[in-house]
Amino acid sequence: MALDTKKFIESLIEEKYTHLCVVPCSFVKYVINEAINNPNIEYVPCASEAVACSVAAGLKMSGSSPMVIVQSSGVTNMGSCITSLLKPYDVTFPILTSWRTYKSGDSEIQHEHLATELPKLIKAYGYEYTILDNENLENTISQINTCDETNTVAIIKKDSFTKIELDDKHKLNLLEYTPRSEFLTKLNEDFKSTDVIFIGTTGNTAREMYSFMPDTNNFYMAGNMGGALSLGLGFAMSGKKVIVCGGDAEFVMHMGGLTTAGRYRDKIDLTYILFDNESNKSTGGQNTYQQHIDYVNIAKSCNFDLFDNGKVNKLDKFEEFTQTLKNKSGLNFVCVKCGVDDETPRPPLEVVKVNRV
Ligand SMILES: Cc1ncc(C[n+]2csc(CCOP(=O)(O)OP(=O)(O)O)c2C)c(N)n1
Repeated sequence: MALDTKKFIESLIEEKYTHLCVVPCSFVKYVINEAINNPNIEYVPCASEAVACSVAAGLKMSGSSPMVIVQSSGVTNMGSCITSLLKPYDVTFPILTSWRTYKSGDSEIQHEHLATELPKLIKAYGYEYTILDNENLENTISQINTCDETNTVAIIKKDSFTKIELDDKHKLNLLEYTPRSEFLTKLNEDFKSTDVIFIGTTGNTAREMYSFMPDTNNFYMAGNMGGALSLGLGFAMSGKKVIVCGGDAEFVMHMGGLTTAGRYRDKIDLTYILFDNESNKSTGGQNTYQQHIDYVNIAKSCNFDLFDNGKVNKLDKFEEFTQTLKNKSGLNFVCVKCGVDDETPRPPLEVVKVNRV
């Protein structure tokens, strides 16, 4: 059994909830679709779970009625907001989190720890938890209302909501852009058998690197969303030549890393390639709603060097960029506007679970 997603959102609106502050998880894909479709509740896409919690706190403190929906991995990002803002100032609103599970041998090792420890983490924050009823909507709403008034986090199980398509007017059309696979294939050709380290970020970039870059030195960072640039900075500070392949949602999650990397520009060999597909491909293709962001100028003002104007969307230009990179060190940035490929398999456990490069 699953809850009727349309009715779920309607009930939230009837209960006067005003905003859904969200970092996507595939478990809540249909809730997000319906929240975007329905004009009577505001979908607030957030750069990180910490941002979602703080925005919701501001909304609640000023008379609105927000909710937060995130993935279990992101509950860690909320720690500071929960323990040093929500608890001491007694600000409550419903926080709903998916609970990602883990099977032994699975390569989604980013979920292994919280697959058993999520309730303890919530308790350590001083909150109770409740497993959200996914059969009886009345109970579900009553649980959410309890979360609105008490320090309680609601945990969402897999397949809790019925399927809802995004209305056509909200669908992204990326057909005019070259798919990411073609850029990754170029990287593979140009850097095969070199000792350059490629870091693939949480999201589909790492998965696609596994399929399209079989001959390069790849580290697939399955979790730690937002941390790829800083991980790369650590590698680069140890003398490695590093290229981080990121996504647009990954780029903004811990954007402060750019300011730290910028400080080391003259001492390192680190490049960030931002593959901008305007979406969270791996959690269901949700629009990141980041069209207002000038990624190139953010990187530039953090001390990154730009290739050409910092933007590439054609393969021949990209090749020019990779050739330049071969003979160039420093701190470099390029934003590649790209389309989407069909789903590719996740890298298997034995290639994900390495801890030395
Ligand atoms: C802290 C945290 N929050 C949320 C997620 C769920 N998550 C995994 S990938 C992803 C989006 C990735 O989008 P993007 O970086 O644009 O790459 P794409 O999948 O589009 O290639 C999200 C939200 C996560 N893994 N970790």
